[in-house]
Amino acid sequence: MKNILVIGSTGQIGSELTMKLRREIPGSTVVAGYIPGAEPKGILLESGPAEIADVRDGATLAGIVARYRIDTIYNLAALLSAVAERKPLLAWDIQMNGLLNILEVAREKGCAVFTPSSIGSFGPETPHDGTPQDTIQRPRSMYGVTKVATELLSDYYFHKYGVDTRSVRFPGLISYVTPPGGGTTDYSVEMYYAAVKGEVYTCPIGAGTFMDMMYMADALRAAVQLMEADPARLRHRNAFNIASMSFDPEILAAAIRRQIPSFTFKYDVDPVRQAIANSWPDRLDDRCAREEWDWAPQFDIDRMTTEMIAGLRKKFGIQA
Ligand code: AKB
Repeated sequence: MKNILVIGSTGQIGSELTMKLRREIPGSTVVAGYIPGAEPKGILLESGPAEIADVRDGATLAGIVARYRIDTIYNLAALLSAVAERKPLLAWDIQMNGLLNILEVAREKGCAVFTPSSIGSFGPETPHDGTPQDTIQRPRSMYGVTKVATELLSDYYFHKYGVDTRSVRFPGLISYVTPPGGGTTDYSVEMYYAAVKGEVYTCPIGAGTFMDMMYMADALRAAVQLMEADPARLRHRNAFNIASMSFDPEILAAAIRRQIPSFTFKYDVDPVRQAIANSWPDRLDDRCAREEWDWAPQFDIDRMTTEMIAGLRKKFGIQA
């Protein structure tokens, strides 16, 4: 992994992954791919090359891959679950037609490809507690449908053409750097923002709704560690369950109150997001990732909460 294209480099995951790769992979060129309207700024723009890379434009992708001799593509272009329900055709176009363009370029130019899957790839019939690596995947959301299809198509390109595709099923990702947009798990990030700003938070997900969540530092490490893993050890590829914590809004609020005792919140449940959340697992079993590429999370809810609060206070210039 030396010459890397990150597609979706200005998004929630991409903005931090691009910088991590630039910092941590010596001698690498990491191209920040973006779409017009989501241009990289600041350190992301100044620290390396940036190119317009719309997944729906295969010819442009092929040009970038050839020009920079790209060997690894992180494909982070996606509409998240709630917004994909509002725009299902656009979600399909980006997530599926876009993926096909990337896999075709990868097949022709010999690139490895990471395209994240999600806890959203599971559905109501999936066992919800200790969700196994290999189990029923019959999601009811468009986001979930595209994520299952992403897993299958990525495996297809590996088995048929030998394209080195690898992936994880990300939980809800929590970070203070770039906010997520339009996900079902976003309430967790929003709760931290409200707590640090001294606001009362209105939670769209009901009490008792458990979902897997993960601090961004663990998620980024997982992606890079999997792409660097010894292929001989991988019995699975697309995509590995990974997990670090599972909570409902009450548990998260209690963790925040341990550090900001004045924090308060109320509920105004959004039926669309609640229905999606109800269909997702409560807690994944990630033993295959642990066995096949030594996955191990480093952040629990309290360590994450300490970092989130410190990071947001710094971002907004708020004193403790
Ligand atoms: C979402 O909520 O849509 C995402 C996800 C879990 O994939 N954060």
